[in-house]
Amino acid sequence: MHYSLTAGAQRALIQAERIASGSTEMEPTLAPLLAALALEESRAAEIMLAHQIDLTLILEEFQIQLPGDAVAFSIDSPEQPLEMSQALQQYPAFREVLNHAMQQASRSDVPAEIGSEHLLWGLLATSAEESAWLQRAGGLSAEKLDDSINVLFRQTAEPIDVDFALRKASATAGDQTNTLRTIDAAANRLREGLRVIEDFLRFSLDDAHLMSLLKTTRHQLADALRFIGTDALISSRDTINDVGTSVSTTSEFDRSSLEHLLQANLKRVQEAARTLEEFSKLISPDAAAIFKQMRYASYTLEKTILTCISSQRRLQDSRLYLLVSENLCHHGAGPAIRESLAAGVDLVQIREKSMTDRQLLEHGKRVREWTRKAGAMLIMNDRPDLAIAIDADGVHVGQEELPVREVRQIVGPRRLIGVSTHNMEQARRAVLDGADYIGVGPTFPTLTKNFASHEYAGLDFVKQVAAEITLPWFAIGGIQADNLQQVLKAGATRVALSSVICSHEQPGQITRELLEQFSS
Ligand code: 3NM
Repeated sequence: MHYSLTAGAQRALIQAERIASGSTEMEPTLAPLLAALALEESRAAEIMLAHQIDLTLILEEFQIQLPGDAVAFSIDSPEQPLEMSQALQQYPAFREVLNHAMQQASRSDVPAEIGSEHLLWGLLATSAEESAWLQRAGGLSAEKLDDSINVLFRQTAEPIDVDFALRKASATAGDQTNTLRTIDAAANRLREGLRVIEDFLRFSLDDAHLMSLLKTTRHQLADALRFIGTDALISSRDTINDVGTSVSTTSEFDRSSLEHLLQANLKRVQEAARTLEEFSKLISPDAAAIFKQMRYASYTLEKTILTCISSQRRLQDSRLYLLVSENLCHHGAGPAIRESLAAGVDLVQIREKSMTDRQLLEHGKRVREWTRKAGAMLIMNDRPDLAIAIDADGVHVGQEELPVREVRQIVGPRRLIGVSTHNMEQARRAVLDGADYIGVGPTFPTLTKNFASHEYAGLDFVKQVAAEITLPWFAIGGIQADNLQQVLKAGATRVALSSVICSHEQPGQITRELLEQFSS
């Protein structure tokens, strides 16, 4: 993958070279880079400031003299993105920092951009002296920095590169007041939109995980408005003369369903965030950067909530999900599948690890026919290409297989994507990645799939997911007729199982016995 540096990161490197060259006695350390990161209006500076570390403190601690005055020292944004390979050649003194920065950036799903915050991370990873000082002076450790870098949704937060040039435009007092009024009105719209979404999440979806994300968004709004100045916003408020308050369009009253209402409010939040982002560029690039993140976060939230609703609908009545492997079946996969379908299995997964592609294709087509006749869904394990070839309803992937985003590109929006998860972090991640359902396990020891003994997530994991996540999920792993009650008591409403049905002499009979337990 090609990496390039954001304008902010490039400016920091240029500044760092200038600072280092201006000070002849200085040992070749990384302190000039630290000072340069604080000097620039960058994400790194913002993070350091949040830890009470500013430029003056750095200059004092590391005995750095800035050459020239601060104004002469400011530089314009470079016009071209700087490729990582060029940066490594151009700034050999920061080679190690750059390499660490690249590693950190590669952990994000936002492709290929290295920002000032990644440089700061690289600096922390490279230099023991500066890193120990950052920890002492402001409690800024690698872990804390990690958290700040991934403030909200790692996969959608765009690299922040606000157009700083706009800040230089001189504004009249009238312009300033109008800008503040616009920001104030948009902030209120955003707040109101968030409130409606929050109420929906609380009362309709009852999803603790998504609620916590929304809370983060509300805190971000407060942070951003602090950069603008809350007092200034209130004093610019002029509701009586605001023509917007008396204009209402018919669409505002056209809320045919809860979902429509939700979507309208998500759009409202996105539009308000865009207005906030644009207008705050005139007042505070820091605020603009946060609004931009909020806008992207709200796209993720929208996708996640809507996926959750549609998935709940599609999997509404599903209780039993059967994973079939030929080699587990007593009388072969065919009878196990047909008999259990007749007894009421809702989903069948083809999970074959040793068939050739040709065999899988033929087998898949047969299972497709049986499941279709029974009105059940068919899921293909691991293989999005074969899922399409046999027209399966979806595909299931584990933690080591293709990520949801790539699978989605192959199978399109309609087919279900399931993800195996073994802890809360993976479960939350899968929800945000856009999975349609998740597997939650292993609930009990199982011989069907290899797990180390410490990997048994157990009933506690089932309980945690039940408390937090409303995307449909299936408890899985070692579930049998004699422990199913424990799983249901832990909060599961759907289970996935393999050997208990496949290896049974009478797959239909055991399926009926298991299903009966759901209603007892
Ligand atoms: N995945 P049985 S447990 C395929 O925890 C699989 O993700 C698991 O088979 C997970 O019902 C498992 O025979 C095995 O234990 C399920």
